[in-house]
Amino acid sequence: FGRNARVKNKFQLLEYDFNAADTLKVPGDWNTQKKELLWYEGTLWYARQFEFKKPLNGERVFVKFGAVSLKADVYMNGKKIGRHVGGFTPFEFEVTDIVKDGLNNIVVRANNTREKSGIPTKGFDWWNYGGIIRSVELESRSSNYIASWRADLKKGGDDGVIDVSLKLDKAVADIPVKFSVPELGVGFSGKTSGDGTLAFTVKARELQRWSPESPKLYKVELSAGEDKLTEEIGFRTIETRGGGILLNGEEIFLKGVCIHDEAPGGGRVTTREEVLEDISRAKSLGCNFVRLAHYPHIEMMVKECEKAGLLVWSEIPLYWMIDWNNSATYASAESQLKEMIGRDVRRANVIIWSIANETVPSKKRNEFLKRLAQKARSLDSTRLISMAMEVTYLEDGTYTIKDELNTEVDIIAFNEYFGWYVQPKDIPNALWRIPFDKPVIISEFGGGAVAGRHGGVKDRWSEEMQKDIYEKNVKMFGGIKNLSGTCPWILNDFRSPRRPLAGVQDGYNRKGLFAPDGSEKLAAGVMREYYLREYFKTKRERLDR
Ligand code: GCB
Repeated sequence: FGRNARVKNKFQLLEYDFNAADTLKVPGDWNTQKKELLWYEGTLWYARQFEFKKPLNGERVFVKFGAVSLKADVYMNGKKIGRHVGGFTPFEFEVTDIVKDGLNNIVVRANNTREKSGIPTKGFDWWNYGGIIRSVELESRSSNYIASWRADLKKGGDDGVIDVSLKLDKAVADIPVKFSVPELGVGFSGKTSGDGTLAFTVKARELQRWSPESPKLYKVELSAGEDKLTEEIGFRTIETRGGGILLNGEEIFLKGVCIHDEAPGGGRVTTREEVLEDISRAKSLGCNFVRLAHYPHIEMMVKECEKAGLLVWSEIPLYWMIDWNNSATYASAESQLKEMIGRDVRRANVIIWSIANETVPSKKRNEFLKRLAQKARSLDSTRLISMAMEVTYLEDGTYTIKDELNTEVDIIAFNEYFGWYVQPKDIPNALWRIPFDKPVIISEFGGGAVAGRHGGVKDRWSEEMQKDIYEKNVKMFGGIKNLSGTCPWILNDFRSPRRPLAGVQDGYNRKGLFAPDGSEKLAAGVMREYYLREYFKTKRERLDR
């Protein structure tokens, strides 16, 4: 902290005394740990000493960060080891030749200054938490380790064919590879080719597919040379056909809810307890799907959702105004996309990569997002691509989606705030004409209410008004062709500096179905009833009702 820095005289450099400095918990944002840092935006230096014993068998050592918001410069034992831009995705640096036996030190400069050219940029509706928000780990690995791998159930047919591929860090041929799923009696042995990769298929006859009703995970073992790993993996397929989303070949309706990565009352999520609380709230609504808005959430959230049977929409913070002409901005979008996909590529529950939220179409924006969508598809062709688009009101009195990106996405998703920001005369009977033969998801709708505030349906901020908005929207949904999922905004009230209204917002966006203390608002009951209705299981049943 600045107050511990000593200024010898006005023209001398600041000399920072880490030993006298205040401390912060890692992982954790700084904003909720010290009162004076609640609004802080800028640089903060972290230092930590640690004892280490170097591996004797030639293993390499890496320092891994879950996420540092929004930028990090990392130093070890007096040397700079790297820089990372992007506040929500993991990164790592090799420190084999820098870390030593005995006492070491690591220094991190975290900076959460919002920038016009950043992803996200300057304006967004959530708290700009700064710091080392996720875990930091030292990891030792064999000298040629498995740098990336995946195992996906092949689409089409019901024959349990699993595609497996891996890439070693160094391009070395003839490294022996073994893969097995003991519970399925499936195994494979082979050797890497000259570029250090191997791709093969195995066939699992009795495979139980992962689904929300039965989130089955198998222990998978993989080794390549010295490197051995095991992981719990689920197998499922996800695809679209016409206006429907097919999970394991069967049409599914995504009963979703949007969630921010925020602990109750504020601060980034760091504990399993916080993760499980959100999951249990989502499950209590009858959800089988969550939209993890507006940036990649803590990895534990995705993994626990996988165990709990919740499908996931994951997105990068490409939000509102973006510096579309800036090549560094594009590079940051692409690297965040890569890191997001890289981290969760083996998670069966992740079915949608979303590349943007509410961005206004223009020539430059369209080019930028087309390129990004194509990049996403080239990085992962097994999942669906989407983005939250904007709604257009046509002169003939109908609502539609007009966005050139419709050709690039698998799912047309849009945010509509009927009854809150937008006031159609008759919401339940609003007419929608979306001219694409693709599934449609409502990625946001809703309105604000202060928990415990009661009144009539016209009293803004009352639970009754929020409930009325939900009732009217839910009635309207039946008339939207190809509707394959809904995501109310949002599970919990969350902190946002854009929400200052005293006595009402007090720094919180109040569109939550739950208040920070966990109490449920009336609108939650509307959503639960909508999701739990027996006849609502498939689209066919919905159309027949
Ligand atoms: C939106 C944004 C979301 C906001 C929400 C609101 O359209 O996507 O991030 O928080 O509206 O409450 O205005």
